[in-house]
Amino acid sequence: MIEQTLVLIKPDGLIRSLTGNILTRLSEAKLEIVASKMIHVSKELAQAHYQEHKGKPFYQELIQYLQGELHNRRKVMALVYYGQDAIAKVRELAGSTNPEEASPTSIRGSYGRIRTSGLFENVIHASTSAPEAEREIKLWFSPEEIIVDLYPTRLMTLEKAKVRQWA
Ligand code: FUP
Repeated sequence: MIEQTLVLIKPDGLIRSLTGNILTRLSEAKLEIVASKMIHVSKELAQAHYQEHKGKPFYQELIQYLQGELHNRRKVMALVYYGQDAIAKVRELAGSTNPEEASPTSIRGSYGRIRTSGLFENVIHASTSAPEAEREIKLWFSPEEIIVDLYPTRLMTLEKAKVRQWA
């Protein structure tokens, strides 16, 4: 099935200069990158992304982690991969959530670690299912930022909207 999936290179991946290695690993899936950007992660975005974990013991630290507060690197690289069985292929290359249980050849198995607090510092995020991918892609990207039509859109006329342009 042709699918799309969200990948985030988390702040630990960025600060440890793993971006190139991670993208090279992901290129093994022979998928197409149809969107990519660097983004400062607000608390609201981090909380929305990890809403299913609200209330869990590691939740607060997880939000700080995605915001870059644990690594003093307040940004994330977000990408959308598109193609045949994209969700499973990227999850396979990413490896298990727990870096110690992840295959040693996977991205998380190679580069992930467990903090002394117990939080899994696992370098990347990858969507787990088609509904999750849709929710996450819509959270991180607007339709104009993606070069293929993934989901239905609507055209709206915004009055008095302020947009920043090159001076
Ligand atoms: P995944 O889909 O593989 O990212 O895994 P989850 O959605 O279950 O977890 C999201 C993030 O929470 C992980 F990337 C790391 C963190 N986590 C922990 O630190 N400890 C846990 O026991 C579970 C998740």
